[in-house]
Amino acid sequence: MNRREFLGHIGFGAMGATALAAGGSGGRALGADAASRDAGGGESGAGKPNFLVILVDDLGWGDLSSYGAADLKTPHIDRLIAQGMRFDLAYANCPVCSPTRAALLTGRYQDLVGVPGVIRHYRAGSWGNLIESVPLLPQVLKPAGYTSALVGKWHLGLEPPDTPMDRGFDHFHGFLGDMMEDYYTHRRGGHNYMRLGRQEIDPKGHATDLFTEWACAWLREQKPARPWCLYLAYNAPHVPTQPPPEWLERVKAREPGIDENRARLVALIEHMDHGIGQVLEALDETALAKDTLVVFTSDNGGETGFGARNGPLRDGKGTLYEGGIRVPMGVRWPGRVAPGSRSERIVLSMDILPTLCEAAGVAVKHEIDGASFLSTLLGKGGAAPQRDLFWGRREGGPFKGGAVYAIRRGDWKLLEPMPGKPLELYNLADDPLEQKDRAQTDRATFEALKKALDAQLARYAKVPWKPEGK
Ligand SMILES: [Ca+2]
Repeated sequence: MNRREFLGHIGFGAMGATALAAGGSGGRALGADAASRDAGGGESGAGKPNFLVILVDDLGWGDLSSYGAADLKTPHIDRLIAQGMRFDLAYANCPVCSPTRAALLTGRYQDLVGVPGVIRHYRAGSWGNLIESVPLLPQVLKPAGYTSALVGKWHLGLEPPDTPMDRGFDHFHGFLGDMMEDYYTHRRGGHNYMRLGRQEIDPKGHATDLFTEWACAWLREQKPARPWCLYLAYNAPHVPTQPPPEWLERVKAREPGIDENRARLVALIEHMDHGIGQVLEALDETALAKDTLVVFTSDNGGETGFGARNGPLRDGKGTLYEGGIRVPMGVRWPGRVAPGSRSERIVLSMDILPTLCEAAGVAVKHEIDGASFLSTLLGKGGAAPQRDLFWGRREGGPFKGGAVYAIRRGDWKLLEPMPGKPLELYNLADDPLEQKDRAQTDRATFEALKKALDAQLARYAKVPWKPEGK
């Protein structure tokens, strides 16, 4: 499959492909009036836009109706994406949870903030420790008058000073851990990590319904006079694939012959989509929607062993092949981002923080790695930054505490499939599905990328990540 066939597969029509070939970074431009308004001049009382960042857990690149899934229905997420700009080359910073969340909330490569791998509730299985001095999104927005909330999954530490309330969130209603072993009891390894602020709570209900309800309640409390940022992080559709029974029955009745694993996952995704629809409805009710920039994306690719699909992309969650790191993403901002627009600009989770800050007119004064893509959103075009991009993951088990890394420069991607295994080189323009390893045939490119990757790893090596004590 070459690039043109690939674009055809993912639904780029002839016009889209031509526009991309001509310009690359931007979607269709808005009218001159809208595009020329200053960024940050929103219409809320405080003159700043509100932000709703919806991060879902392990949703594969192919697991939305709008991304080609034929056996599931995600009308609310599809509509949200269609109301703004869709990004076809959006990537999570990491193929697993904690590092991507660290990158999203800090605007930095996860290894540079102490989170190269998943944080777990026991030290031997923990591969990260978020550096205390690094400012998080709510801390960066606070001087501009923002109030911030996290509803849902945190996964960046279980004890102070690593909990949401220590890191700038004014409101936290969700859970601290990496996952739940049951969507109804919410426990992990016998622990209850559900919190309201700092207080342990033990609510009843399916986690997706709880997070939906809590997000809606918080939105209804917000007033136009104060800008806000809601980070809504569902744990769906992460395993266990445990949808409410009636949602599973509905999927089985509609999709005769569907595999049991797939049916469970489809139902879990559809139930989450329904929740997102309710949140967007609550936003509309508050009359704040027009002043609100909404981001939708996933923290890593889908887990194929549990029925997830990543379109035609190679492999899935946990790997550095495209299926592990490419994610669906859309951004809606009424009156600013053209509905139905689409971009092939490469964006990573870490680019969201600088984008929101620029939209809010907030200067980021400390060092970050992410780059704002606001100009692309506003249809102002301009070239995307020429930059090497890096991904990585540290882990135990078969990784034995080692890490794998990848670098992308232009269309070339060099990756280490497992610690200690030979590096593989792919040209994603000719070979988007990573079928033809060119490590032996394109030695000059291989060496250049290897050198750049080694330099980045030398930066990472200076940053501690091991949790202390215990
Ligand atoms: Ca995840």
